[in-house]
Amino acid sequence: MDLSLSPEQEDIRKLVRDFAQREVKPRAEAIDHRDEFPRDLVDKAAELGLMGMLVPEAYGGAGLDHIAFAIFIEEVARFAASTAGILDVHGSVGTEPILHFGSEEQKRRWLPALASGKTLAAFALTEPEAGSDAAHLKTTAVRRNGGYTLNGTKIFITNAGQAGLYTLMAATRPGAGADGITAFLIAGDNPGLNVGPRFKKMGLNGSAIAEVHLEDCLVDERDRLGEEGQGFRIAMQALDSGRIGISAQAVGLAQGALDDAIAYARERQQFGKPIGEFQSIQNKIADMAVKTRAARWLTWKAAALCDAGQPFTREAAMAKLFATDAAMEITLEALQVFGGYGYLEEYPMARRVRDAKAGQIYEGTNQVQRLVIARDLAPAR
Ligand code: COS
Repeated sequence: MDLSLSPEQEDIRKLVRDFAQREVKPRAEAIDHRDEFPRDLVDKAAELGLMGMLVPEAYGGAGLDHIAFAIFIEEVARFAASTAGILDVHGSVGTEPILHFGSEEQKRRWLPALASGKTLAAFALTEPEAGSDAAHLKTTAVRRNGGYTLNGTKIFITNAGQAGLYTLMAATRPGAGADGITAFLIAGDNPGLNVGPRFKKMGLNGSAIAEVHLEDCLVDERDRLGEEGQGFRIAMQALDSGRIGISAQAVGLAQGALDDAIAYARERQQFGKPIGEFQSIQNKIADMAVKTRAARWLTWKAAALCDAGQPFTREAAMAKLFATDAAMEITLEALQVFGGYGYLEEYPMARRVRDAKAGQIYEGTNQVQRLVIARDLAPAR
């Protein structure tokens, strides 16, 4: 299998690496410390045409593939995982369901605005009582003349309050499990959709994550995405691709931690020589490098299958599981290389550890990824 990048993917890497170095790196610490939503970085990404990477050119996007998207998310996450998360949710689970399941009218209405970055997207599946068991939603969508009335609460919604579009799942047949769920496209200014205060989190500062309340939220028939009862499968398919983005975010966290650890090991002197000349540090760096590369290749493999139109549910789960576990381990190890300095907030090591933890939890916990992998390998009869 050829793991080299195409000339187009190389060009994208150059572009996004430059964007991340020039724009994201200098802002990363302030975004974290002030828990500040990086609207300026979203706008700059939009200027470079990066908000619609996966959207076809006919709808105003760049028409690029999932490997290019993974490279984009990785490069941003090397410096600021929270900004990478915002861009990932927008471009992946926020936008892709319309690409795959939207009517022509829905595509024309939403995709150009999403691709230009004028509208930011969010994905609303999880509820206070329906996390891993995503088929048992309590939010209801009751039919009324010309549309639906939605009531319920969504939780842990990335880009909540910033998004102009929520791709949201609700039960049209409560109690019917996966078959009773329907997807809707809800505008951020719908008066029946209200966003709670941003959660104060352990990490991913800057990323707006909050509850979304639906109170007699009126949604037109034309804003239903796909058919009634198709919503769970739409959400699962979106998450398959979304997990490639989360893997890429984890690869970026790991690569950033590794880069800093190598630079520090070269420069920090103890016992009369750079600490990088001690085998205990060399072992750490070698292990970190191997795991980072393995995580990237798993991510690209899942992305390549997705781009080839082949099944990739298992590969995306494998990539997400491995990459996010690796990022947790690698960010901790890199912090250890920095010793006492790693523990200080003025260095990026502590932030990376705090940010890495989220990857093992969101877009399906790593326990759910194992379940997805095992079921795919040995389906129940
Ligand atoms: N793509 C398309 N369809 C899928 C699918 C996928 N990846 N995964 C499942 N489906 C389909 C199944 O084929 C099944 O349809 P059929 O009955 O027609 O075959 C239907 O959806 C129900 O699937 P399943 O029985 O596997 O559903 P479960 O309730 O057992 O749930 C898990 C499966 C646990 C994998 C799912 O609920 C899940 O991913 N949970 C985590 C949710 C998550 O990631 N949340 C984070 C949200 S972002 S903050």
